[in-house]
Amino acid sequence: MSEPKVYKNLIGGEWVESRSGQTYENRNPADTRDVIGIFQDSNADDINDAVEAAKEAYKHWRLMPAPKRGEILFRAAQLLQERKEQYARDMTREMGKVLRETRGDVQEAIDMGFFMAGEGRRLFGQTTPSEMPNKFQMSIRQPLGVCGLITPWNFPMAIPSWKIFPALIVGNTVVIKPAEDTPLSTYNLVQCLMDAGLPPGVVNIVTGFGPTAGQPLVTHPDVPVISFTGSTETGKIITKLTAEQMKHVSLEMGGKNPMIVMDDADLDLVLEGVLWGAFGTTGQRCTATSRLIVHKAVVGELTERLVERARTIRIGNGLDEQVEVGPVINEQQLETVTRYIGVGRDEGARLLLGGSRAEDGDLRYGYFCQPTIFADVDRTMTIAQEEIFGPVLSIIPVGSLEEAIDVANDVKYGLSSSIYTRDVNKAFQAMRDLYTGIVYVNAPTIGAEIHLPFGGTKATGNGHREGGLQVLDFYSEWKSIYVDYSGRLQRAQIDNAE
Ligand code: UN1
Repeated sequence: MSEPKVYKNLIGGEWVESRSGQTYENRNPADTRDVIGIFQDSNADDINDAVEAAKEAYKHWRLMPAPKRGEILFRAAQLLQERKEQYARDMTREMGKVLRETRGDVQEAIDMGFFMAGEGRRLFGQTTPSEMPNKFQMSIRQPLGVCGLITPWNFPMAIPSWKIFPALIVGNTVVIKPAEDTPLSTYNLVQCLMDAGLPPGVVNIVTGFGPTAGQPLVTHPDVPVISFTGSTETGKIITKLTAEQMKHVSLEMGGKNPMIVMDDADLDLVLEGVLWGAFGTTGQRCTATSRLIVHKAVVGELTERLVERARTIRIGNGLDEQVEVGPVINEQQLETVTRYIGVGRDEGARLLLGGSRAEDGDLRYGYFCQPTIFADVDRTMTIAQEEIFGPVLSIIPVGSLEEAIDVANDVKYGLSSSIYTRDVNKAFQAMRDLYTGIVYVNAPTIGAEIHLPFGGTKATGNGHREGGLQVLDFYSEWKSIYVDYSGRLQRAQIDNAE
């Protein structure tokens, strides 16, 4: 095997080594003999340099007309399209999910690029009549400055694109610290922006770990905006770290997403949906279906069919087109998932399928976990309450729609939910009463499109949304402008009320 490539930080348009002098290896979770590359183990000095470069670049970037910024984003999205297959392969190697899904991940970045490129010619504000004569008023969006972005490994290109593209179109500059497990996909995304003509310093990449590289970014006084996707635990730390400086913080965190199946549902459709929702991406989506809340009248039949089908799922290296489910991301995650499976057993849930690591043949070189299904899960059990982030599904029987919705809402998270029913009245009741940021009808809990708001309620988020036009509200501030052309002092609320 050839020597692995060394990737450097991108600061002010230059590729530079970390001032720490340290690097780390990025390995393939499906086969740890495969080294993807050597990446910089960066520290606060690197963050300082990157923020300095981003501040400098901001002076010019914020003044470039937004349609011009949009043209660069548009070209970047076109380059992503051209390079989609290569980038999907890189992503499967570094992250593990199967090619069909990594192609989807790159596609999500392409979609976001085109969407935000178009916003370069909109970024609409309002004009509205004044209560005074000869006075004009409007509101415009203004950028905030340097945005610090911290992104997860499960959507290693899509999620950086959800943050970078809207930040840029409004006129901000960026320092991104990608997840240590998946930096290459961020490099690939940013490479397209650079090849599309992005000026140096507008986007800077600093790789490394949370405490040493993430934290100095979060607390840097010249970074007024922090966007983070990851665990609720880390989100809370970021909230505390940024409170004193009152930064703008967007947090996108955990989920414990329920799929409700009513007794009138099309069970063939449910079966396909739950397999995709629970075991797609090896269950490692914030939106993954982790609770199957099923009406008692159909729970027996559905469970039997589900176990029978899930038993045949092919796990392995995602580069093999026949494989349906790849590995989990790393050893620690494998330990977390198996620990939860143990807790499920101890608390009395009935293990119907899976339950342990898969290590036949070459699988032993990777972090594979068997698709796992628990039946007779009680709503209060740990596996029904906590986010596992792995291929583990809990089946919870219920007696009515009201009970199903009550169980669905009875967790600390509120990202995504779904209901399968052929009864339009039940569907509308669920759409109204499921307290999540996203609701699906007759589809699983995964598969959000980029032009609708993405985010969740309760411990999933802190009120912001990514995607949609709503994301622009996070990366900009409104400025209301009043222009008085009457040539005299006009006092609002006073002169016109007399
Ligand atoms: C995530 O799970 O972190 O809606 C993001 C979906 C994808 C994005 C998921 N488009 O499932």
